[in-house]
Amino acid sequence: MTRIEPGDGTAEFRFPNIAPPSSGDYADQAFGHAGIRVVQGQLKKYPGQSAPETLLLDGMGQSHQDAPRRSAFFDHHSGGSFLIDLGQAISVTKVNSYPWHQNEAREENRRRAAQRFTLYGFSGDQLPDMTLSPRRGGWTRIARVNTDRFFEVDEPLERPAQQACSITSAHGEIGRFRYLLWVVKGGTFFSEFDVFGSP
Ligand SMILES: [Ca+2]
Repeated sequence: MTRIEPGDGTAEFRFPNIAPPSSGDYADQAFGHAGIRVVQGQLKKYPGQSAPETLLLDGMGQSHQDAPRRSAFFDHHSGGSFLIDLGQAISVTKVNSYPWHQNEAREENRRRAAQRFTLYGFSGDQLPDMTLSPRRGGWTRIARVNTDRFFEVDEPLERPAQQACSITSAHGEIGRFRYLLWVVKGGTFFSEFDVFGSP
């Protein structure tokens, strides 16, 4: 089940039901269980500005609405993929993601708040051949997310600038996975990925 909600547009990241970015999830850097890296595409790096992908596990959202230094984002045209290694196969119960973007001068420019990604999981210890498509590599497709479609965004101002996506299962466990793969389209300003579960 995928729940998508708009936030209150503050650094508190308040949503109707979904919790704010967490430092208590299994993948958070606070515990040292998990690592994250880019396995396809490249994160955008303006001169003097970049946010490494490790920021996605630091337990915090962005401090303000247009914060590229506090966001991990791919080039809008190329997209890319994030890989989380949980260190061992665990029972994954919830996967949350949090983008925030609204240009300071142009209120309608919030295109980097939209989330378009497919999430995959893999339970084995040996990572599949990453040159293969996820399907051929044996990945399990968990969810497909397109928040613009969900919010029925026809005009830019209809897109919530701050969003949360929360993926869960009606059965409690999404599955047992060691690796999670986000195949991202577009240049979303992601601030945090939270992965909840237990060994
Ligand atoms: Ca976290």
